[in-house]
Amino acid sequence: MALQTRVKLAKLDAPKVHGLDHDTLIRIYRTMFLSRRLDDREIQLKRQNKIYFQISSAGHEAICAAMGLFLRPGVDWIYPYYRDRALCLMLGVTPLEMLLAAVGAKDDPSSGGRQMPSHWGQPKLNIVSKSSCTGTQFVQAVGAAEATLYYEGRPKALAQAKKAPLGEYVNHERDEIVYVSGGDGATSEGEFWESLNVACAKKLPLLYLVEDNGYAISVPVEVQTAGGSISKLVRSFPGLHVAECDGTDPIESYSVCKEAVQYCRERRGPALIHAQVTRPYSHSLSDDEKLYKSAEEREEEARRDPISKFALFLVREGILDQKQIESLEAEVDNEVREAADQALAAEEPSIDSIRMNVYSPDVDPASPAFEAETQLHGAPKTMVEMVALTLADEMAHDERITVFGEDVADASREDNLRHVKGKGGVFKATAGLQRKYGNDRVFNTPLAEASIVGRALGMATRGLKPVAEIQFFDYIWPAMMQIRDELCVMRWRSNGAFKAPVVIRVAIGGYLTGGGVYHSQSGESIFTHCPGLRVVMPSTALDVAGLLRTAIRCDDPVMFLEHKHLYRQPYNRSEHPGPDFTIPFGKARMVKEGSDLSIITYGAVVHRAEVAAAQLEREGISVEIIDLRSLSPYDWEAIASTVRKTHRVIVAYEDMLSWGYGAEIAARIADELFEELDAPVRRVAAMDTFCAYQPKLEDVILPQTSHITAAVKQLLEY
Ligand SMILES: Cc1ncc(C[n+]2csc(CCOP(=O)(O)OP(=O)(O)O)c2C)c(N)n1
Ligand SMILES: [Mg+2]
Repeated sequence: MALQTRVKLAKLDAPKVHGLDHDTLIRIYRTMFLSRRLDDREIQLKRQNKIYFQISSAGHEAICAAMGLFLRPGVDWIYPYYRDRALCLMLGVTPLEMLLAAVGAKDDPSSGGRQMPSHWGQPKLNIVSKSSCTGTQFVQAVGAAEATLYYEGRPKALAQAKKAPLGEYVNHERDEIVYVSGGDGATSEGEFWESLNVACAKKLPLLYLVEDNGYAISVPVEVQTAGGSISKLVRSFPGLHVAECDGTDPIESYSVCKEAVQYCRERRGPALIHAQVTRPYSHSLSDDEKLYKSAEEREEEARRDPISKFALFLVREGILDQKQIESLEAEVDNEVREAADQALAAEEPSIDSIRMNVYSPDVDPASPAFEAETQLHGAPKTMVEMVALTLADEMAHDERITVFGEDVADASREDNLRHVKGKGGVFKATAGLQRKYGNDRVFNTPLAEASIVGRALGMATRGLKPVAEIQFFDYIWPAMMQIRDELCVMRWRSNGAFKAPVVIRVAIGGYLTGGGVYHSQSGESIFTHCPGLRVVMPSTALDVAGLLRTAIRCDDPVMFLEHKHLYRQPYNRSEHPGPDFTIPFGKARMVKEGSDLSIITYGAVVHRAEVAAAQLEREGISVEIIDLRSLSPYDWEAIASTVRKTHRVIVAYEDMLSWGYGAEIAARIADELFEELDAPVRRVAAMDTFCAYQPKLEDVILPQTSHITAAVKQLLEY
C-alpha cells in the first residue's frame, strides 16, 4: 500500500517529536495532503461538469487527521460533518469511495448516489449517515451515546438487536465513545444546546469537535456566537471537559484530542474541543468568499494553511527532506488520479433504484404476517389503558424497547416511588412502566422535542427500539426537522445501510372542551406527506393494541397518533386481545355495512359518523362506514370497493378542510373512480381556522354529527 511505502522512508530509530514518532507524523501529513488533493480533484471535476457539487475540507485537515488517530473504526461511533474528509480517510474510507460519492455512482457506499458528496456514512466503520442539516447530528449522537451506556447494562438488548435486520452492524465495546462534529455556525442551532444539556446531565461518553473556521458561509463568528468564542460559552456545563486548540497545527491538535478522548473513554463525562481552523476555498463551489472576506483576512488564512505549514515543519525537523516530500506528494497525486479514473468509469444507479429503501425491505407491516386472531380476556380497557398494557407486553420480551418523553416516567426521583402513585404521562398512557421495567428503560427527558426525536433516532441507529412520546401534537414542531429530514430519510439516504425504527406516540385532536388552539389541533396530513414514515390513528382500544404492537415490531419509523378525546370513552373499549395481537398497517376497518352511501373516516369522527348513521337508519337511509385507522399506508382497496358498492361518498375528517388528509382521499376518488360516482365527492372537515378555547366556537370549527347528517341528505338528493 502506498502509505507503507512512504513510511519506510522514515528512520526506524528516529526520536519522537512532541511525543509522536516519525511514522505517525508522516502518516498525518500524508492523510492531510491526500484530503486536500481529493478536494482539488473534485473542484477540477466540478469545473469540468463531471460532478455536480463540491464542498471542501480545506483548512480543516490537521485537527481531523489528529482526531483520526484516536478514534477506532468499527468500535467508536462517528457522527461527522461535511468537512471531516481527513478524519474519514484516517478511519478507512478510501479515496475511490469518496470519489464514487462525488460522481453519484451506484456503488457509492455512503448513499448510492442519493446524497451530495462529503455526506459521509459507512456502517462497517460505524460512520453514521449525515444529512445536509446543520446541527441535527448533535442530538442523534446523544442517543448513540445513551445506547453505549444502555448496552453496558443490558447485554440481552444487545443480543436482540444483533438478531434484527441490519443486526450485523450492531456492536458495543466497553470503552467505546461517540464522536460528533460541526462548524461554528452549527453551534447556534438549538439542537447543539439541547444535546449538551443531556450529555452533561447523563455524563455521556460523547466527544464534540467544533471546527471553527470563523465563518458560516458569509456570517462571521462574532455575529454567530455571543462573544465570538463557543468554548468560552460552554465552560459552565457541569462535567464537560473543554479544550481549545489551533486546529491547523496537527501536533497541538494531537495532544488536545488525546486528552479529550481519554476523558470520554474513562467515562468521566462528555468533552468538547474547539479547534480554530481556516477555510481557504470559500464555503463551497457555489460561494465566492471574496464577496465578504477582505484581502487581508484571506492572506492571513493562507499563512495559516495547515498543509504548507506542516510540510515546512517536517523538513525543518529533519523528518522528511524536500525530495521525500515531493515524492510523497507525487505518490498521492497518482493515487488520486487512479481513483478518479475509476470513479468516472463507475456504473450509475439505475432509474428504478430510486424507489428502493424508502421503507424496510425486510419487514412489511402491511403483510399478512401481521394478521392475527384475538384472544379476548379480562375486563374491558379504555384506549389509554390499552396503550400502557401493550407497551408493557412488548417491553416484557423485547429489551431493546426504551420509553421516554416529557412526564412519561412514574417519578424521576426513584426514592419517591415508594411513597407516591406515580405520574406515568399527562394522560397516564405510560403509567407503571418505569416501576415495572426500571428507569434506564422508562425515563423523563428535558422539555426539548427536537432532542426527544433526535435521541430516539440515535438509539435506533444502534439497534434499540425507542418508543418516544410527544406530549401534544401542537408541540411537535421543534422536532419537525428531526422527523422530516432525518427520521424519514435515514434509510433512503443511506441506501439501506442505516434504519430508524422509532415509534413516536403523539396525543392529538380536539373535541376537548377548553383545549384551545394549543391543545386541540390536528395536522396528520403534514406527516402523511413524508415518505419513509408510517402514520396510524386508531379509534378503538382493540385497534390500539393491534396497531401499536405492529408499530413496535415493524422496522420503519411510525407516528402513532392517539386521539385525546377517545382515550377514556366507554364506547371504544375492548378486552385484552392477547400478547401477540397485531393488525397490519394499511387495512381499514368496516365499522358498519350499508348500501346508500359511504363515509370514509378515522379518529374521533368515526363515532360521530356512527351516531349520524344510526339517526339516518331510522329514516330509512343505509350508510356504510369505513375507519381507515392507518393513514400511511392507507387501504385504497377498501375505499374503492365501498365506492363501487354505494356510488356516493363522504370523506369526513377532523384535519383542515383544505389540504387536510381527507382532501387527498377525495381527490383520488374523483380522479380514479369518477365513473363509479353518482354524485360529487363531499368533504366534511374542520374549518380552515384554529380550535378555540370557548366550547361554542370549537363546536362550529370541528365536524359534528349534524354536519355529517346534512351532507348525507344533500348527497342523496343527487
Ligand atoms: C438547518 C440548516 N440551515 C441552513 C443550512 C444552509 N447551510 C449549509 S452550511 C451553512 C453554514 C455552516 O457553517 P458552519 O457550521 O460554521 O460550518 P462550516 O461550513 O463553516 O464548516 C449553512 C447556513 C443548512 N444546511 N442546514
Ligand atoms: Mg464555519
